[in-house]
Amino acid sequence: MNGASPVLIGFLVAAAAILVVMAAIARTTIEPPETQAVVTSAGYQLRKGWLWALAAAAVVALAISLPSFPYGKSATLTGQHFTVIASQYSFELPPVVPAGKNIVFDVTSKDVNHGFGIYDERGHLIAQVQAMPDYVNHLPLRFSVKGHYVVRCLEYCGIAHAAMQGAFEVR
Ligand SMILES: [Cu+2]
Repeated sequence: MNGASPVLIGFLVAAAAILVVMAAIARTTIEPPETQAVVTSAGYQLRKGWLWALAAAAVVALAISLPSFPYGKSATLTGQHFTVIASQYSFELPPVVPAGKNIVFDVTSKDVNHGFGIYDERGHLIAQVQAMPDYVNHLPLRFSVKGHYVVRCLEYCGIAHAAMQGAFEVR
């Protein structure tokens, strides 16, 4: 044995702290209880204080965050457009898209709903949009990292959905 482990020391410190708190709570029960009126009035005061504090915090949080709320604003669709057509069970993709430029994927489907999910070389999902029949979804993007990007279907579309993949290069 070469001394007590940090886990044991941590446990003993926490146990001692809990004992101190328990003893302090037990001491308060020695005094006769406060009357209901006193307790209720203090409780209502506390509750009112919390309500106003939370309301103020909510107003501040909304004022800070609402201006950058993305919904209701249309993204700018400037830049080179690339057509993406999904179908059971493959993607028609541009082989190469440019890095460092604004581009727009115009995504549609030949048959059923699919997902168009773009994964970078680390396997992170960086963007996705639905591929829908008779409808074109525009996905504006700007690739800052060159490389090989994999596309996976993100919506169950049939028996071979799990194998539905594509790829393109960013150069
Ligand atoms: Cu699918």
